[in-house]
Amino acid sequence: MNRLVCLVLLLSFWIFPGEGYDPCCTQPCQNQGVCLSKGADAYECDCTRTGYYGENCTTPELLTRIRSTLKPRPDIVHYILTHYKWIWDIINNIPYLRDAIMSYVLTSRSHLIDSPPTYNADYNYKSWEAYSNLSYYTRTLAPLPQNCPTPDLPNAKQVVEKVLLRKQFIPDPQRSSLMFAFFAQHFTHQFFKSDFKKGPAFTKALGHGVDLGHIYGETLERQHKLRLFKDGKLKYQVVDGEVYPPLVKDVQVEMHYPPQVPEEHKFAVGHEAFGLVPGLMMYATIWLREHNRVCDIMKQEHPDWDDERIFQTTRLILIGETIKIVIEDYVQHLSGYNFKLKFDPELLFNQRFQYQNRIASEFNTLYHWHPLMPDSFQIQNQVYGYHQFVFNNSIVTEHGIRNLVESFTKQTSGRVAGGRNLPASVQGVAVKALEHSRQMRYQSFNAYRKRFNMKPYSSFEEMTGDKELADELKKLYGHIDAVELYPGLLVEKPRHNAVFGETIVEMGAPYSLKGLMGNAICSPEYWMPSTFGGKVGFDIVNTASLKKLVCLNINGSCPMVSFQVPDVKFQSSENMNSSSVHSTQNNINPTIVLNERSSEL
Ligand code: ACD
Repeated sequence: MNRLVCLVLLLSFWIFPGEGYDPCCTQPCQNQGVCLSKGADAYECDCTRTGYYGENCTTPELLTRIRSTLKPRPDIVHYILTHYKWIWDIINNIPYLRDAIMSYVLTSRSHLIDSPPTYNADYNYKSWEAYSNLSYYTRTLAPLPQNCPTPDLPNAKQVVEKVLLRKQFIPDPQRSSLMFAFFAQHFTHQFFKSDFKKGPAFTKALGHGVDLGHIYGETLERQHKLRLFKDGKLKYQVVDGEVYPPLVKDVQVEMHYPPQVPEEHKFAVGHEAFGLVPGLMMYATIWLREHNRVCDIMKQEHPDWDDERIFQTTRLILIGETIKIVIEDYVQHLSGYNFKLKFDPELLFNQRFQYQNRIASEFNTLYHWHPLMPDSFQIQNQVYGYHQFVFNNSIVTEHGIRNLVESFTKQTSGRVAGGRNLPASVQGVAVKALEHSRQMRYQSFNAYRKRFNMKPYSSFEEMTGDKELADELKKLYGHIDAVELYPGLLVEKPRHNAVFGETIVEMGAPYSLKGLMGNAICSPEYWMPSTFGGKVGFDIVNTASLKKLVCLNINGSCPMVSFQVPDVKFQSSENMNSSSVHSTQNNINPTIVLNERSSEL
């Protein structure tokens, strides 16, 4: 048995003291070997296709040995991709090379995701139930068996207060804008939609991917209430000559607004929680306008088509636009790569790739990027605190989409990794995230690092790169292998000048690329002009960008629009004069509202 396994076993017994437990509790099988218990004190590791053999799947086969010797570490690959700009400028302009690299990125990342999915929170072994029950999030690492003793974990609230809570706003060195932060929140809530009535392991978003349920509604009934049933369009209202979502009272769909919000500000959109902040309603409005704009184009192209066909084809076009924007604008921005990412489903047509996806619970946990949120929001020359910002759609119509876009583009988000950057207003969401991951019996942060081909951290200082933070974390957890996934992701040392640490990227990229490219529209059966209403629709997908999305849907000239704050002078609103704070009181306590929601939002 090699030294690593001895250490893991020793530690496991230290974390899980006592005897008579399931022998798999100590997680003896390495390198994704599957543990099968045989009575109370014996187990067997199934090393099939792991590339390893031996009692605990620890001895590499020859090919594995060669591969791991040749394979550069993730931090080296990341360094190469984020430096040597002049070389990348050349590569980006050689289609054959760019395609080959992009194809490698897609396959190497998505092969880290089990497809078909395997476990869920209630099944730590393969079962038809876990495979077929779509109401669960899947699990990348099986939950710790119920009959294993759990480590003595620190109080969740204390973890949040000691190592996550913001003392002073830390801007994201990649200069992600609030336009980025609200896009992330808007886009991901189509597939992160926990069904807390059933429990954190369950989801209401049964499409498990990019289906635009947040625009069209998660059920057919909701979709029908939001549709105009004329020319494929969605219902809307006009305020000051501009198109906005319809009112709840007019379409009768359920939205989560507190009672004090006036009826004329209760907008109705696909996702029932998008009245929470104006950034979400801004994107909901833009996509509503885009849908109706594309319907007009489809109607012109196909005057013979009925409402249903225009609606359905437009939805597919918007799904394609979304994936294009997410890969080429959004992931491109957050990757910081000088290599130009490309959305081209054909790159996978000669590869082994499954066109299906199941959202993993760990992906949801990983995407709790609340440190992106600033302390206040500057829109034009007004500053809104959380009190004025939450559930305040009047901000959307008073400033208008153009000004919101420009203001959110100018304001910098907070850095996600590195610890202590979580705004107090959302600390309750963080406590819940931690409690839920315990309820779902997550394996440790280091276990996830191993699962995604990273070396587990051996000390708190190595993990955080910060002595004081490391000491605090050590007081809480005692041993590095006890650190949990969610706090681990948020306290990990950020990469040089980056918003994230290594683990968020190395875990997030596989989930993202598999989820995006595993969409049905990317399959050889769908990916052709006719699916999108012909060349015109296919071109809309293939030329989509954040800028076009915004600029084709507002009157007049194009505002400043970007996921990155364009200039140093716009970087932070934290030093703004408080006398400019907007005076409209909403009488809503954002801390209570945000914390009591017990949701991801
Ligand atoms: C690569 C590409 C660069 C990856 C960089 C960062 C990824 C980190 C976190 C996830 C980021 C974005 C998620 C985007 C889309 C999610 C889509 C899910 C669809 C179900 O190096 O590989």
